[in-house]
Amino acid sequence: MTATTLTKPASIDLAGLDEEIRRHLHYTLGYHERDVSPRYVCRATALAVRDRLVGSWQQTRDAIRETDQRRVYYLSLEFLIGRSLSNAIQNIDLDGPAREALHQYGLSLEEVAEKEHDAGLGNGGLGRLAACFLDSCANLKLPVVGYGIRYEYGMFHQHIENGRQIEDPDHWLRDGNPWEMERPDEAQNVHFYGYTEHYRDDEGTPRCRWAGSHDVVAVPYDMPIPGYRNKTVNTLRLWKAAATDAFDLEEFNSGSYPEAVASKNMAEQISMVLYPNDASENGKELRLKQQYFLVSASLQDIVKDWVEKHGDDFTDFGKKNCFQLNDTHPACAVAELMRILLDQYQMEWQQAWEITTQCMAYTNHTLLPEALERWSVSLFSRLLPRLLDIIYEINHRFLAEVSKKWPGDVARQRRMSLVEEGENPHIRMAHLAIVGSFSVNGVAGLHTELLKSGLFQDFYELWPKKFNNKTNGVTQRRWLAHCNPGLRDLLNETIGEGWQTDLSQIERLRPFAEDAAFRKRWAEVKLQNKRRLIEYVRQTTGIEFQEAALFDVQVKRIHEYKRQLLNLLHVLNLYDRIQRGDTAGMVPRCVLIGGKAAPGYHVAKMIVNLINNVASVINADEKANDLLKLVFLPNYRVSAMEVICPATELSEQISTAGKEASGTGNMKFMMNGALTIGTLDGANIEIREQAGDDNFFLFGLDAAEVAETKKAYDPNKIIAGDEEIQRIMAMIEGGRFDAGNPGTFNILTAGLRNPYDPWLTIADLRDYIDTQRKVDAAYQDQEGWNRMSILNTANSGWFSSDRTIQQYADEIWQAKPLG
Ligand code: B1H
Repeated sequence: MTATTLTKPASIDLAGLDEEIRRHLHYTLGYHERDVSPRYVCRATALAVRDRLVGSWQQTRDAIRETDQRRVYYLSLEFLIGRSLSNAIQNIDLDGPAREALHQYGLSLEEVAEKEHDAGLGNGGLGRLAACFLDSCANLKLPVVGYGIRYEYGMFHQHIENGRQIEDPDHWLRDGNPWEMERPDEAQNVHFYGYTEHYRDDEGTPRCRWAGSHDVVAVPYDMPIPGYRNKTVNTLRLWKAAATDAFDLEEFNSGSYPEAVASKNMAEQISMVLYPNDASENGKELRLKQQYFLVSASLQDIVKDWVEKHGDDFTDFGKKNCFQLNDTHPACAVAELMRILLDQYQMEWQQAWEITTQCMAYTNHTLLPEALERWSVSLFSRLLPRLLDIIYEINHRFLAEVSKKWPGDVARQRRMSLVEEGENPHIRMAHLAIVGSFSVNGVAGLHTELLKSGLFQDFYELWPKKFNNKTNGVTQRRWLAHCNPGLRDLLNETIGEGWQTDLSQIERLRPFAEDAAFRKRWAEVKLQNKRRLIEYVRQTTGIEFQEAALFDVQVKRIHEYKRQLLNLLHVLNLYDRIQRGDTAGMVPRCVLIGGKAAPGYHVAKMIVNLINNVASVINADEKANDLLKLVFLPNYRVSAMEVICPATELSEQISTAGKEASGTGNMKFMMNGALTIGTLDGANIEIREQAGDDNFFLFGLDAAEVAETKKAYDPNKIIAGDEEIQRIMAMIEGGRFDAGNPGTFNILTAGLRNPYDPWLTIADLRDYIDTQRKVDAAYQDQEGWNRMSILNTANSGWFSSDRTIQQYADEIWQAKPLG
């Protein structure tokens, strides 16, 4: 195709958004105007908005294709995008026209926008981080492409029945996805199973190839990622699995048509569903298939592009490309790039390895041992035989390097090996990622220090320069400007609009903390946001929150280390005090807890159950309700957080120190003016540094004290020595929340009382309760509280993902913005 033979299509009339919406309703979707529902108007609006992205999208794609600068690929099994319509409208500055157009249907933009299904292609922080990063890359005009999987079913929907979590499938594509563009002409073939074949090439050199494989087709679907008013539209490319025609044909010809169709299903299963195990691995074959499917399709796509431009000259490949691995989930990329270079382009090992280690970079997101990925060698050799050969060779050469540096240190070799030996040997994916990458980063200061001194200490001693920190961030465009329009307008009026693309400017807000008139306006915005949340809570749970109460919120995945139980124990302490009449100094509170438990994580599901049962008892007790309400908010997700974080006054960040790698919800709350009650864990430490010690409620053991306490921990002694804590335990253990099934929560209370409880909940409880009393005292002084609230927002500049991405670009990627 030459450009000269093509003329551009007559450009659609972009003047009248209302006309374009009408056209899509009528011609694209086939609806008559008189029977349109908000859902169809939503789709038509999305299509009309997408049309306006297409031109810049193509230009950005061309610019990336033509640039001589380094390109970056963000490989991730998760992209937790949420909704896209309002975000796109905001970013291309269409708010006014969109509102006007929708007004003609008697609809507000908000009513239409909330009809969009969340794209829930992620579990929690790790997936949402990927989405914030793409937004920031587009904002900074960086040549970055996201690569992921187009799961047919995203994160499950959660509802509560008799206090317990029930999961429902999330068929988010059922009404179609107006944002995606299918690109069947760019499909790739991915190998599975088969064996390694040794042969000699024409020159007689011994070579290897992957033979006898069962192939699956990867079909790309592209989603636009619009930058903020900068004509940049980047791409998120998601792969869908399909059967190969060849595979079908074999069976078809042998007369077994149904079997041929069945094999199609086997292939399509690969992209069917997101695994819902946040921070815990489960070793399922299908999951490894997903990982390799993403990695192989993406690398082939990128290499094909390279070869089209450079032929098989890979000299500069490593300099001009960079792969950021979002945790170890795509760590197969190290071996897959080696395979492509060795087997397909006949490269020598040494050169292939230099290229590979020049372009791979790995981000670690967790220290939890149960989340570290290991794949059994027997599964690996069956599913990805050629990759396993390559991993063994990488390991062989790597261990030679280790023994050169530490001769005779067999224990160290065993610790560092990519293969965990034993009866049932496993591949350690983190070791593969570290050995194959030029950069290894943690996601908050403390987390990176703990990686260097603990989990990856041996590797740090070998390659200290590989290790670096990139403290997480969130995009202020979604997590402040879009979700908190009241505050956005107040900020724009007070300090200008520059903060939307440069959050460091938000520090200009600091002096206004001392301005009583401004504090009043600040409080009014918060009140409006609280009313919005009150409505949301009423609609989803039937419970009435009071606007005068302190809104105390903990929303995140349910996990023992995040200690939702600690929060609940405090709520029980408040309830107990109310019943005893010990309410001096107590501030009315509405406590909101939300989050999903992994379906196979029994203890987490029990925690959800207990929270719900306690909520039922408290909310039914009218005598308590002026002072205390507790809600478990079902189906916590991105779009729920957009209503929750602007209304939150107290942000609960109470994980056991050393366990939460970073946290990102903590940053969203801070930006929106919540005060944090938290431990010295993850990014909380940096939040406190930025906010100032006086504007943060610190409690609990730090990471060093956690390690020390574990040596001689006696929770039963603490309980016995503290009357209030004793009473809290007695409430649960006495069966008040059992709903007629004695012993239901024994597993939880036994955990709290266990001297080996890794989460040390009882160790931190007294300090937590006392610190919550300080929160109450601070809230009594509303002027003081609002002052602290303003200072939290004013000091949140560091937590923009624009800052994080600028650091990735400068310090890891060496990537420059497109001209
Ligand atoms: C985080 C995960 C994670 N860390 C395994 N690890 C998964 C691990 O499906 N899996 O197998 C899914 C997710 N997620 C989170 O990453 C950390 O817990 C947070 O502290 C951190 O803020 C976030 C982003 O860095």
